[in-house]
Amino acid sequence: MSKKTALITGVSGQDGSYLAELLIEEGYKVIGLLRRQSVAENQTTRLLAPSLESNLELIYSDLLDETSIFKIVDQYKPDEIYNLAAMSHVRISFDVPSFTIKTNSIGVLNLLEAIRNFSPKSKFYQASSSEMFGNSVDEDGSQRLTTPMNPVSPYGCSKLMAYKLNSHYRNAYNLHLTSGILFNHESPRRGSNFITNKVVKGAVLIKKGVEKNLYLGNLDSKRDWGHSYDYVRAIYKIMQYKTARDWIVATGSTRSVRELCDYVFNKLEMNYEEKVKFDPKFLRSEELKYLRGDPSETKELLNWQPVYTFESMIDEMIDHWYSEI
Ligand code: G4F
Repeated sequence: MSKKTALITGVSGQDGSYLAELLIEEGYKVIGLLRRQSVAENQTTRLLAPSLESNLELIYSDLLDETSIFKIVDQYKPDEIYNLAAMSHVRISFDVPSFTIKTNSIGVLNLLEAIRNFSPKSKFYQASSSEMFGNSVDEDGSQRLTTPMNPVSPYGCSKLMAYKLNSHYRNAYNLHLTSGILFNHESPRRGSNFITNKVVKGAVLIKKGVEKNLYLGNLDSKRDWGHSYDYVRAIYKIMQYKTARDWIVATGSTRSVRELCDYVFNKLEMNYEEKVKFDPKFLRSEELKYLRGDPSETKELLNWQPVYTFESMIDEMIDHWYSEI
């Protein structure tokens, strides 16, 4: 039997790299889409697993270049298409709102149109985000598929538009279009301007005497943090599920940025209160204060169980930066 083909947009990112490794383990041929960067070496720093060498084909593209997207989808007619590409930084989306909306909403429209016109049998996964909920929370303190969505950032608005387009195209054209609402997910491969890796890297730099302090914004917001390794396994199961639908991927527990700092600095035998300083430039114009997803249905129907805890994930990130710096 010939190998199944999967197309991953955003393959060079945290989730894209873990997913490429998983799909190759599962016997797929993987096509990865890359955006051109001026420092070519930076494009593939997360794609170093030996298994990727012969099974991953990299192609330059961009979600906003519909000619290239249409051509690639038409040429490969992939069995599965995973859209993980995005302008993914919430605070930066306030600086580049137009680019964020174009990439994260119109870019998804381009993919949906490519599938509808050139490869209607392809299954599709859209990376949706808990940022779409904004500050809506159910009475029991969780967010789920039925929780109202009132985003509080250009990023959240862009993801909500894509989420709605995806379900609209699913119903209107009878396509296999899935979506995972993923809560925050981290790993040593996380960009170091997201809070977990920023705190871990910053604390290790202080421990090693390279820096004196770490500058952060709001310490009181709360997030539901899981591991990208576990979350790409949920994404794969979402794609294999018999029907196309939306899913919540979360751990079900929440912690504040302050608790994150406390855990990391304690591990390194320091007191975060002495080292963490406030810098208003890391605040957002409107803040999403609290996230805690309800993963119960996803765990049951997909038989999905994360292997990492918050502590084992952060410990892995600390070990990574300790050996790196
Ligand atoms: O790590 P963050 O930047 O992640 P955020 O904004 O929650 O977004 C992430 O999760 C979303 C899922 O809900 C994804 F869709 C999105 O792509 C991204 O992966 O910030 C987490 C929290 C925020 O409340 C922020 O205000 O940390 C707070 N924070 C405080 N000081 C900071 C800082 N965040 C960053 N990045 N840098 C700071 O200095």
